[in-house]
Amino acid sequence: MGQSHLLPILGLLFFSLIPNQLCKICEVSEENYFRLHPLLSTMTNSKYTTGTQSADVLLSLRLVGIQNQTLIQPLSQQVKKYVGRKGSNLSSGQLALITLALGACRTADEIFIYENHLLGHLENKLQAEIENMKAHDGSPLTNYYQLGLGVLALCLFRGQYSTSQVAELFAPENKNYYFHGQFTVDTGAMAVLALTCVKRGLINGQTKTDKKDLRSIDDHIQSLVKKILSEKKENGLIGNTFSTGTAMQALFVSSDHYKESEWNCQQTLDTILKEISQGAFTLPAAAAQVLTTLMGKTYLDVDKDFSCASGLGNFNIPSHEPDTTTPPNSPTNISVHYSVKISEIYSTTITVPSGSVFLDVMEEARKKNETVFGFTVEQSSWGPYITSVQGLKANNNDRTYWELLSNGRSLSQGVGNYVVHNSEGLEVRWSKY
Ligand code: B12
Ligand SMILES: *[C@@H]1O[C@H](CO)[C@@H](O)[C@H](O)[C@H]1NC(C)=O
Ligand SMILES: *[C@@H]1O[C@H](CO)[C@@H](O)[C@H](O)[C@H]1NC(C)=O
Ligand SMILES: *[C@@H]1O[C@H](CO)[C@@H](O)[C@H](O)[C@H]1NC(C)=O
Ligand SMILES: *[C@@H]1O[C@H](CO)[C@@H](O)[C@H](O)[C@H]1NC(C)=O
Repeated sequence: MGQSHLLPILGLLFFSLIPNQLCKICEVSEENYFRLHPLLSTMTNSKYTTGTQSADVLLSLRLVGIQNQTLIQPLSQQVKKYVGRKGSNLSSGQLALITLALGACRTADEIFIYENHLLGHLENKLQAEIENMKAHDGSPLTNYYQLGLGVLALCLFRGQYSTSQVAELFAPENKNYYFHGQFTVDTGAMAVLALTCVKRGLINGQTKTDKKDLRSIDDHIQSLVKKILSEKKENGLIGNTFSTGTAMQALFVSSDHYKESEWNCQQTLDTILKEISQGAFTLPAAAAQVLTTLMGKTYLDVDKDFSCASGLGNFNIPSHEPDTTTPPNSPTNISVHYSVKISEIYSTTITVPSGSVFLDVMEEARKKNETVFGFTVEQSSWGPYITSVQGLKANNNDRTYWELLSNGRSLSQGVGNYVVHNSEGLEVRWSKY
């Protein structure tokens, strides 16, 4: 290509460079930092049942500028030990998240990434996801949220990936953005973050620029941002309480793709702060994701050292919050209906102490009849995840899973967190997403 051909392209790129690097961010003001106490308390007082949970918390603490080594060091050790223990059994998204957490803020932990060839492993994991999609009607080994995390980590730490493959994978009509035909905000938002990183790499000339890829990536971002904004609720939440943090990050980095009138960031922020005060973020993973956002940070800041120097700094972290959930002396019992639905429905009535969670009900039912109500769980960063009931196992290739419902409505919390109510109709249903 001659100079005369290149010039208009360069001009165009330069022109689009300016708005692209700007972020429209709304964040918690300093006088409101105390409203973040419940989040920090959840994050720092939990026992970290899984390595991914530690990675979630580590990443967040680093991004918001907390450098207290008493907190950081044990988390970093747990994450590294987890890599040693799970080795090649880590999923693509877990490996990506661990890479982001260890690589954030350019600390000595970054060496661990290179010494253990985490980026090479991640490249292979992503290829395995794509191979699985070819063999199983477009279904990845895990899910598109993890593919997004994977591309994001490779992009931020200069691993190898093909931009045209990324452009093809993340087309907004791909079925993996949808569960039960419904656009999933978490997945879309993670894709916007990944695609924005790739786009910036193309524009800044870190990656070889192909005009066609750049245009299609930009179109995908545009269309995904539109879908995310269309999931905005009247109170400002985007999707639900737990997807709003990631959605806000996606909107922070893509402000050239929507008009100011299309999103009232302050309203969303205020609603989230209200939800915090009502105790919505009791899971470390949930608290970590939203804290990053509320401090005006995004996962795209991972490779920027300035990010870690500002923010909460040596903010006084609350040690133990007084326990607000003191159980009453004589717990009253409540009774709920519980059913397992495959094609037939198996029902029973269960009595549990008030304040019990969904998992307690399932355990009581199992005591009654192991054959019908037997189940298995796996620990994950969001708590216990139901993997099988009656021996029937969820399978990503078939997009099958055990869905949790109350009075016919799908729940937005897991079995470990959802507190059941008297005479409620609980159900675990064999479903296809
Ligand atoms: C993909 C996904 C699913 C897939 C998982 C299978 C697959 N193909 O990978 C499907 C569609 C089956 C699913 C199911 C459910 N999900 Co889901 N899911 C996600 C999503 C988008 C990404 C998870 C992920 O891969 N994370 C990254 C990796 C690195 O972390 P990981 O811990 O290793 O990931 C595993 C767990 O997250 C687990 N998982 C997925 N969902 C849930 C939900 C709960 C409660 C638990 C304990 C574990 C779990 O599956 C992942 C892969 O193995 C997240 C969004 C998010 N922000 O994380 C929502 C999310 C975690 N899910 C959520 C919910 C509510 C559910 C359901 C309870 C919905 C329901 N009514 O049935 C069920 C789980 C029921 C059960 N069997 O226990 C909520 C949890 C909120 C909360 N406070 O607990 C989230 C945050 C979405 C949201 N914004 O509401 N989910
Ligand atoms: C660091 O965190 C620990 C544990 O929360 C706390 O006891 C200590 O005072 C903190 N140190 C500083 C310098 O803030
Ligand atoms: C990985 O998982 C397989 C099957 O679950 C198991 O046999 C193997 O020991 C695991 N490898 C590591 C390093 O944990
Ligand atoms: C609640 O149920 C348990 C177990 O069935 C029983 O031991 C207890 O006495 C009950 N408590 C009340 C207040 O009914
Ligand atoms: C469990 O339920 C099945 C199906 O209803 C029934 O055949 C079986 O006898 C029950 N087992 C026990 C221990 O009650």
